[in-house]
Amino acid sequence: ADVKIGRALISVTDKTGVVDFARALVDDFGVEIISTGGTAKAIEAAGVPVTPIEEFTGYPEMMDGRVKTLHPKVHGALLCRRDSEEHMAQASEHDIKMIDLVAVNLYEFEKTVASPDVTFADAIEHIDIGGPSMLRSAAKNNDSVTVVCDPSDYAMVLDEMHRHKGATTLGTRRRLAAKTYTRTAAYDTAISTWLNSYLAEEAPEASASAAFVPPAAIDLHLEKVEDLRYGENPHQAAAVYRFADEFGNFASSANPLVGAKQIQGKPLSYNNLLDADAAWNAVREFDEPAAIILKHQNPCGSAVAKTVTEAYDRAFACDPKSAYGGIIALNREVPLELVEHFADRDKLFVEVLIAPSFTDEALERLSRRKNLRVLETGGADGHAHLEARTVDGGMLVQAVDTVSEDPSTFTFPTTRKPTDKEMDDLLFAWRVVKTVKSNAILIAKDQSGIGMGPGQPNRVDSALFACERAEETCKRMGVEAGGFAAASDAFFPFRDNVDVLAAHGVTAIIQPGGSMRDEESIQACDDHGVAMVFTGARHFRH
Ligand code: 93A
Repeated sequence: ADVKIGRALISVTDKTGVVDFARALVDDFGVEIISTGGTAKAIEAAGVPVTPIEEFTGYPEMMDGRVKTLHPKVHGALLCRRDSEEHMAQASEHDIKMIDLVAVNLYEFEKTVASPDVTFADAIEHIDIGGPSMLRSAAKNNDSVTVVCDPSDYAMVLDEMHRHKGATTLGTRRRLAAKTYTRTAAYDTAISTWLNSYLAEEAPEASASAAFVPPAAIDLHLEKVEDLRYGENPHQAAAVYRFADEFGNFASSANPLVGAKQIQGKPLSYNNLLDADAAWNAVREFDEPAAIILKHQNPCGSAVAKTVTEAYDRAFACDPKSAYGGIIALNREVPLELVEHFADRDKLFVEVLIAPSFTDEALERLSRRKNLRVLETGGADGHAHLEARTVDGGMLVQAVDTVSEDPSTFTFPTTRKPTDKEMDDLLFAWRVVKTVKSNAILIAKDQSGIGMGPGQPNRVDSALFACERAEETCKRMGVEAGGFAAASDAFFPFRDNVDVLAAHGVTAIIQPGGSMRDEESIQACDDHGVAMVFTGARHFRH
C-alpha cells in the first residue's frame, strides 16, 4: 500500500514553505510539478522546474481565475482508481495522466470576512471552489493519492518519502484525508455562517420570511481533559472533555475556559465550570470595563462602568442577596481595591473569580482566601465554536451563539424613537439578556441589570418577575423606579408583555421582532409612549 509519488499538483494561497517543498520533490524524488498561476510563478522564480496548469489541461485559466483546475484532466487524474482496468483504460483514452499528490490551501475566506469593511462581492470572490474540489477528490482517492492541506505537513510527507523510497504509506494518506475533510467542512461552515449572518443583518425581514436553511454539518472531535469529583450532584460521576478547533487541533486558545489557568482554590466542580463559562462568556461581550455576577446560569448582577471596580460595585448592587455564592467575572485586570470591596466590605462568599489577569497586590490579598477558586484567562479571546448537550442516549451539538448584531441594522417601528440614553441602556440590556435563561427579560437602568426575569415558560411571567426585581432594587438603593430599558431574548407573541412592562416603568424595549402579531406590540408601545427597537435576531438560551 505504499504509493510512489510521480506527479504532484501544487496550488496554494499560503505560500509558506512551498518552494522548499517543491524543490525537495523534484531534486530528491524526480517528481513532476504542475501548478497554478501565482504558485507556478513562485516555484519557477526559485529555479525549480514546473509545468503550468494550462499546459497540463490544454485550457487557459479563465474567468478571473474562477476556472483554472476544474477540468477532467485534473479530477480524472485524482479520482481514477489505479486498481481498475476500466478506469485506467478510460484515462489513457482521454489522455489523463495520474496525479499522485495534491498540495492545496485555500483562498483566505475566513480572514477576508473577519475584516470589518469587507464587501459582499469581495467575500464571494474569496470563496475557493477549485481548491476544495481538488482536496476532496484527492482525499476520496486516499488509496492512491496523497493530499496535503496544511503547509506544516510538508516536512512529515518528505520525511516519509525518504524512508519509503519516494512513496507514502496508506496510514499517512488516510490520516491526511481525514484532516482534509475536517478542513473543507470548516471552510464551508465559515461560508454559511457568514452568509447567514449577512442575511440576518442586511435583510432581517427577508430572512425572517424566507425558508430556514440550516447551517452546514458539524464535525465533532473530543479529548478528555480530566475526571471531576462528581457531577451536578454528588451521586453523579462526571468528566470534562474539550473540543478540537476547526483544524482538528486540541488545546488551542479556541477553548479559553478549559484552557484558563487556575491560580488558587479548590478544584473546579461541574457546576463551577458551567457557571464560570457562562459568566466569562457574558462579560467578554463588552469592550468597556464590565462585571457579571452569575448564579445558577443566570446573571443576577451586571454592569459596565468607567473602572472595573465600579462595575463590580454596581453589579453587586443589582441583587446582593443572589450574589452570595456566585461567580464574579470581570473583563479587566483585577486590582486590590476590587478584592477588598467584595471580600472585606461586602463580605461576599464567592465560588469562582474569573478575569483576564490580577495585580500582584490583588493576588496577595486573594491568597488569604485559600478556598476561593481564581481563574486567569490570560490573552485567550477565541471562542470554542461548538457547544453540546445531551439527550437520553445521544448528543445535540450546535455552533456557539457568537453572532452579535450591528446596531446600524436595527429598525425602529414605534412612533417614539429611543433617546440616546435609552439606546445606551437598550444596547447594554441586549448584550446581557443573551446570558439569561429563556424566556428571558432583562431590565436595565444606567448601564446595570437591575431586574432579571429568567426561565419562565411564558414571557409575561418573566416580564413581571423582572419588573418586580427592578422596582425592589430601586427601593433598596433609594432611587426612583421607572425610566427602565427592557430587553427580551425573543419576540413578543402578544401585546401583553408590552402592557406589563410599560405599567412598571419601562420606557424603551429591545427585542428581535418577527412575530405574526408585531403590529399589536407596536400599537401597545404607541399607546404607552414606549420606544421599541427590533434587532432581527433572537438569542434563545434554553
Ligand atoms: O477560483 S477557484 O475556485 N477556481 C479554480 O479552478 C481553482 N484552482 C485552484 N480557485 C482555485 N484554486 C485556488 O487558487 C487554490 O485553492 C489556491 O488557494 C489558489 C492558488 O492560486 P495561485 O497559484 O494563482 O496563487
